[in-house]
Amino acid sequence: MATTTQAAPAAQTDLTDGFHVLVETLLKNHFERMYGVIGIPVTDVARIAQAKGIRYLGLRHESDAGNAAAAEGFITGKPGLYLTVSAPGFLNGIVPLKEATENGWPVIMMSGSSSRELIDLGEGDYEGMDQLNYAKPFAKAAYRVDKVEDIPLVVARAIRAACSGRPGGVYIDLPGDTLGQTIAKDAAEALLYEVNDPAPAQIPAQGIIDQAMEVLASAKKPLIYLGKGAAYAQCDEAVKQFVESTGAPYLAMSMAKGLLPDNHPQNAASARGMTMRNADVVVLLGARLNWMLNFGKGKAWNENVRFIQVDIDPTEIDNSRYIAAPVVGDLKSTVGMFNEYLAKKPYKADPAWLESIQADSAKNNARFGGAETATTVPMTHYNALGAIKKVTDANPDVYITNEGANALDDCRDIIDMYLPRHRLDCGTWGVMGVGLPYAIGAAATTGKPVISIHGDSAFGFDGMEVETICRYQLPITVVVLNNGGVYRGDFKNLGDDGDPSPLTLSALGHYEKLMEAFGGTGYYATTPEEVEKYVAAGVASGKPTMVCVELSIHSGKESGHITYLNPQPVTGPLVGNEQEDLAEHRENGKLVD
Ligand code: ADP
Ligand code: TZD
Repeated sequence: MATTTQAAPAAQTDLTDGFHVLVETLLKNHFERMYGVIGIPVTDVARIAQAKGIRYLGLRHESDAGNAAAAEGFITGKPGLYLTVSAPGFLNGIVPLKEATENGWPVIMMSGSSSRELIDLGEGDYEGMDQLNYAKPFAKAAYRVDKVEDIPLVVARAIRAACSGRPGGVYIDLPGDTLGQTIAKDAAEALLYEVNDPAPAQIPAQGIIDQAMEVLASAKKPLIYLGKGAAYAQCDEAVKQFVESTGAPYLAMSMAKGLLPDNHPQNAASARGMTMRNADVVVLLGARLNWMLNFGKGKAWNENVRFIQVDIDPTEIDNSRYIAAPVVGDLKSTVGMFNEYLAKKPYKADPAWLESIQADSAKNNARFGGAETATTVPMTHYNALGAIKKVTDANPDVYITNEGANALDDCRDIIDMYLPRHRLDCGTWGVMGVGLPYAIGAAATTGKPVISIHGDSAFGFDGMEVETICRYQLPITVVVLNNGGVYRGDFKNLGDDGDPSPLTLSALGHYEKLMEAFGGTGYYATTPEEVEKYVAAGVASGKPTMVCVELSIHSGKESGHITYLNPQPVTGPLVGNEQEDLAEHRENGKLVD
């Protein structure tokens, strides 16, 4: 009998795959959370991430997952991370990617996608789409990774692109076959690395610092404008020192509120118009001269105003007007250099300028303050928010997320903030659908209580996330200010088909029942006392809570504070009868009972 010699079995190589390499890369770079909606081909990215200690938060819509991640990016200065499935999930995730880029917040979107050869030949794959190319115009940067070996590199590139310079949204295309590729475990481990200095300091030249401080020294009526870039830069003490050493009044954009506490004596918020119209030198710290600041020109500003602009992005300078002192650099370095300069050559604003602003503020507060403390019902935005203010004043470390039109503007004006990066709202784009996801991102990132304040229309964009809040038992108190419509609830149908007007929603709807449906606590408030009591109870409980607040259907202005941007037809305002009384309000409400 012939004998055969059998070869000894080759030593088994320990293999890993793209899923694991991706998760190990994320861990190496200290990602603690991932938000998302799972499905083919990324379900196992989420499962493996969770198994390895990255907290996975599953939301109900990709847009919400992206916004939750963006909130984390703004609060921490590190990119938030979210995961979507191919084509439809990808497209849902693109809106928050663009929003984050508009806001200048770092976020990384990872989306599963089809095999490249199927897409490139248009073979009609399941949820097949040329995602990389669709993502490009909406992202600060976009990459596809085709080889498992390149996964650590693509994550590194994404981190750098997301948080260096002006932060923004970065897209990573993850074809299913890359995730499924295998590689020897030890070879994969050797590829992992942590990104070194992803957001490098950008130090301006001393010459432009001197020039800027010379312009400031010539100011008779200086103003410091703090934008969300200054909040994002996390140089709170340096900003405070700069503002206080100059004695200049300051104004804070909505998401810079709390950088200095809103009750600071130099805060000119209550005399904003007068301060802007008179200031002769304005120092912009991380605030763009876009629509929110009337592009730095026109009647809102002194016609001889000169701007000192600090921004990390050189293309922001002279964006809408001439800038006398363009200081391109990161805020932390720049404000530090301003402070060093002023330590040697101090500048102090004429106290009479601040005193005139304080006098104007006192006059305005006396005029409007009453509306916030009024006990009248049905409530307006003012007294409902005045009641919430009592709770936020007693809990200064609470995070506020906020969306709507009047619900946004009035909340920003009425509710004082005491800590930096604690207010997140509709942002540069004025977009609805961010309130609950930002609340989820803030609560998951910090563990701190959040009050999420919505108009009833705004709530409709992200309301299903109430289930997410209950599922993860997040310390969020949701407030819906229900005036029965977009802007207000008394608009009429101008035709005769009997339908509600295009702006009408359900007055007297019981939104709080949504929270009860998933095990949270719901309250319905009809008086300011009830609003205060229920919101306070929600915050104290640290549990999912919702307060539905019944407002008058007449409360609110069309388009809120930006009515002026809304072209009006020649027929004039199309609002209903101002004289409608509570009885009719309740009558309307019966329609939704
Ligand atoms: P706001 O809406 O509060 O006015 P913007 O979003 O318009 O603020 O402006 C923020 C600006 O801050 C952006 O132009 C951005 O480039 C800039 N910025 C962001 N981070 C930094 C930083 N670390 N240093 C300097 N500028 C920054
Ligand atoms: N869709 C998206 C995504 N963003 C938007 N900004 C809008 C639509 C238009 N829009 C606004 O600009 S505010 C607003 C919409 C629909 C809602 C305002 O009504 P509200 O708040 O009930 O949320 P108030 O307090 O009644 O004004």
